[in-house]
Amino acid sequence: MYAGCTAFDDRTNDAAVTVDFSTAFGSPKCLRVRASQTISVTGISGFHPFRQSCGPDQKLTSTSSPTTLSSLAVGLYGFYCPNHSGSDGTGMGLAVQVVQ
Ligand SMILES: [Cu+2]
Repeated sequence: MYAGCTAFDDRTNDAAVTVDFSTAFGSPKCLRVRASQTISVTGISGFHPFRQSCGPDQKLTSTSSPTTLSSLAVGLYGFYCPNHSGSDGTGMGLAVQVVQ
């Protein structure tokens, strides 16, 4: 489990998956996507830095905004804002469940 997520927002049929990280206190916080999809993360700033906590592989190549997460592996990725969350994502966190 990451960020307290026990259920996930199903985005597996979305043509484009965009997350405004500055709203990650609320929703969406728990996402389900397919490995073939790309996630664009906006809202990253000095106030809300974007860090990876866990996942099948290291996905963050940039901390600018927007950041694109692509070539995802099946599994669970966890991201968080170090200013507003511990690395477990229970504060300002984002869990991404990747399915085939
Ligand atoms: Cu923050």
